[in-house]
Amino acid sequence: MKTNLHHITLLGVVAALTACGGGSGGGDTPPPASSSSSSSVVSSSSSSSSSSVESSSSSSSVSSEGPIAIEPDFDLYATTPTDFPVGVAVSAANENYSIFNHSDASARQDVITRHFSQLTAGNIMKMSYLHPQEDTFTFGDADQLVGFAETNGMTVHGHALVWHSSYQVPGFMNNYDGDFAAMLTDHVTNVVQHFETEYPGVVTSWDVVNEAVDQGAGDGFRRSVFYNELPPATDGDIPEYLKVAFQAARDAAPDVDLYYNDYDNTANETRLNKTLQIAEALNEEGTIDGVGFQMHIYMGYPSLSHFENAFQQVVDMGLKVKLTEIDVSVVNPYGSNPPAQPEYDEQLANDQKQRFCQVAEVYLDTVPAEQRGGFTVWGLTDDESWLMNQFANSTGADYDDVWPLLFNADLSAKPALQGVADAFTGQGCN
Ligand code: 9MR
Repeated sequence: MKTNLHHITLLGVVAALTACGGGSGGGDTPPPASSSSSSSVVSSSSSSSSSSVESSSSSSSVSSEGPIAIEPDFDLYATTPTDFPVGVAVSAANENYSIFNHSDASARQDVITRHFSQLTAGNIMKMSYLHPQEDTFTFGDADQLVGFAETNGMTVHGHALVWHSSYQVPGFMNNYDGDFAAMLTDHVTNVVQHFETEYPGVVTSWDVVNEAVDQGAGDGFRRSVFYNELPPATDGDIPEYLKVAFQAARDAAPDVDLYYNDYDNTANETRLNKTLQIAEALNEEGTIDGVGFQMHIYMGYPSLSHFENAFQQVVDMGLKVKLTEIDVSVVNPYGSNPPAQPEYDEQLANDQKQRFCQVAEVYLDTVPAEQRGGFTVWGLTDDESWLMNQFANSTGADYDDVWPLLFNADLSAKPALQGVADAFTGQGCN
């Protein structure tokens, strides 16, 4: 595996290639309260000493002057004060932006292997991709991705063994005619064991269950097929399927870190408390190692104190905290009046740099080294983010871009990358 001490820089310069295709979309991250880019703290527009902000004309996706880019003199994962994973979600197989098939695949791989030490599959390790029929497992695409990680000294965070999202639940699990708990155990066991056997030590953690909370449901737990088949055994308990899935994963891979992962669980107290209830119940059984906070956030919301409070409560349980799906949209379209498309100028790029820095800083300040599960961004380049489709589908707001990630469409690094490195190296956020 990569470590901070043993790293050889693979690339000095990123290639400027034109990315194409639309964002992926779907998903159901909910609306927090309103905020917009203009609410963030105004900061200097100058870049930090170790990077230079410059313009280029290689992209047409941002301002008329081209993307606001830096030339990092660091490899992001190697800047961490302790050796926790720094991850990125990637597309693979024949998906849009696949790191294997896209027109810029080789340059994309170079940026990824340079700056990150861990991969999450954005989609291709979800349930229906790996286990489409009861007696059929399809590991080919995932094997290509996990093998790529292994070859490049990276680890993989498995995502996700159990997720309600309807079209990703294998058809055979709906209206299942048999012992549902045994079937679920079999699913988890087979998937986890496959990677344990084929790629020992590479898949170091799993989201065992994703998004079990629904504050609109009576007891706060989502009415999925899993809930309906294996509900809480007694009033006030967590649904049985969570216990079954975590136990199966623990038995299949005792050394792999097991996470419960959810969204909107920092500022939203109801959702945070449900997340904590799940973590506490599984912790009593000894089958959970940490809580994943997705962190699909905005420039001014949630506040840093919300993050601190949420992370601290998990730390106090003795569990790990992993930021699993970070993106920072520069607009928050939810609310009565979605903001207009802002111009992504140097001021906004610098505000976003500061925001990314502060998120990384509060993570380091709140979570002790031994409880840091990692820091993962949900996608590599702005143009591949799921958010544009999400916003268009759920609010009708049709933005050209919301610039949520660390790299521009042409694979050049954004000031935001510098912001994360500044936090990791203790330089403060400006
Ligand atoms: O980014 C993913 C997008 O490409 C998919 O269409 C979508 C539905 O499968 O899932 C997105 O990823 C989600 C993740 O798996 C769980 N948390 C929310 C993410 C964004 O929706």
